[in-house]
Amino acid sequence: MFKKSQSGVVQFSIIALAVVFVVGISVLSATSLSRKTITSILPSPIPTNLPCDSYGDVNMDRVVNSVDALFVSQFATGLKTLTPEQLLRADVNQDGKVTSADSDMILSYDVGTIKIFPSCQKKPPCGQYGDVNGNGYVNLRDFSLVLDNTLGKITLSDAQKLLADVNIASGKGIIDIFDAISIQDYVQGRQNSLPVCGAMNSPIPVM
Ligand SMILES: [Ca+2]
Ligand SMILES: [Ca+2]
Ligand SMILES: [Ca+2]
Repeated sequence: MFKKSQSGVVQFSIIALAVVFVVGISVLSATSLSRKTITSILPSPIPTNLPCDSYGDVNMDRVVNSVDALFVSQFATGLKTLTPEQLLRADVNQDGKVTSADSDMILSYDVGTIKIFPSCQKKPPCGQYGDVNGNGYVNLRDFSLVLDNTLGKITLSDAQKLLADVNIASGKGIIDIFDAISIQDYVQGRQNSLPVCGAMNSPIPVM
């Protein structure tokens, strides 16, 4: 009796285990199926690692990764040409040159060793002066805008001119090469502020 009963319990347990196993497999495959279905319905992932001014995204596909680093290292070794916009994006360390140092930094950003580029770290030293494109940072993108305005390639808006007028030695309201140089000096650390900040009593209001 005892033996029979024990064998009955054992048999029941095996059946129960088998049922749990089969149900488990069905749930798992249902889950993976629904996951597959959801993945195929959703659009391709939206890139989220674009820093300010698209720095580092040299191939301009809206994501910063090893392909960008490759573009930069190929440029640095003379294997590739880059457009002015790409060169601007490539100089992530803001030394005014595009070299393997930028390529290394882009790779570090891609793998997460660094979270931010030097190009996206400097805030305006007073008011919003120097942040000509109004993204909250002063970098060589802003310098480039002032330079291009000085060279007649672009025309800054009145609001941008107000933010670009950082060196008033040539006269207030005049945007010239000295403004561009002052922004460059601030970005590259040769000056720790902009001339206008020492010449004013209160920062200009936020626009
Ligand atoms: Ca890219
Ligand atoms: Ca550089
Ligand atoms: Ca800016």
